[in-house]
Amino acid sequence: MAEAPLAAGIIAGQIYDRDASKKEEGCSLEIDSEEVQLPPVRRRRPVKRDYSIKEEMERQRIAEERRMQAASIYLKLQKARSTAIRGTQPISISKFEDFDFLAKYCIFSQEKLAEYKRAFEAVDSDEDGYLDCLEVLMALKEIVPPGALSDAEELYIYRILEIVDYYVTDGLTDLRLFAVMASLAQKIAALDSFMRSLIDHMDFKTLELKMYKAKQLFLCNIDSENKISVPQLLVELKAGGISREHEEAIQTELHHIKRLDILDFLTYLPLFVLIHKSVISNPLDDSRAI
Ligand SMILES: [Ca+2]
Repeated sequence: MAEAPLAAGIIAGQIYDRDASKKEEGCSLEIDSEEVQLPPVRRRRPVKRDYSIKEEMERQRIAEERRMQAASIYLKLQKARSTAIRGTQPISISKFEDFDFLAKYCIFSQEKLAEYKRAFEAVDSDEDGYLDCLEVLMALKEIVPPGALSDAEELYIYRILEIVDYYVTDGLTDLRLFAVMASLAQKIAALDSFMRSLIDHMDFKTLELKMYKAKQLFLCNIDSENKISVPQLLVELKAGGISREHEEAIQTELHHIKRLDILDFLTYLPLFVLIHKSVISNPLDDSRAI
């Protein structure tokens, strides 16, 4: 699976920034310890202190901003959760293996898993291998830089997983479930503006109605490696009566992906839902366009 270049760029950028800030920290510590040993160099001290205080204040400001953003998303999720109709009791601990659909179809490379593990462990302060909902939201901010996703796009990540009955608000989340969300976050951050506008305006009521069909569309078309090729997807969608314009739109959007795994499929689901909606609403119109 070709990794999206934009996500890679963002991540690379983030690593760069982190390294740079580490270097600065290291640098200021060295100078401080020198100052302890050599007290006469007094006139430089206030300058250095101001600098590190400013840095520390900036770090605290960013951390506080992230906490506020996470709390705001958390409230929105809880609101959506309280209005959702569910037959089962809330789950206290969510383990990847308990979600057959994800466990069977989500496969991560060792590199990606190591990257997600670092973000996970940075937030798992009690080191029990689980994160609560707010911690998940905070850890995700280690994966994609602040501002890389709109609130609607971030909410999409959590809400799309309701397709497999996983609710991030319900309790504790393990590393592999976090990896699912982290991977979706990176894929969405790498989408073009058209796909992102679809996600930003996704109506979850419509999506809920299509969840079953979406699951079937995936399951009925996967190959032996549990992926769907773009030509196979087009065959299936054409059988449903999509127009030439829609076919071209899909080819354009998916030109960099040869085969979609489950996470690609969930990332592009709003496109398939849009096309399906359009086919239903204009069944006789040959000139329909996205
Ligand atoms: Ca924990």
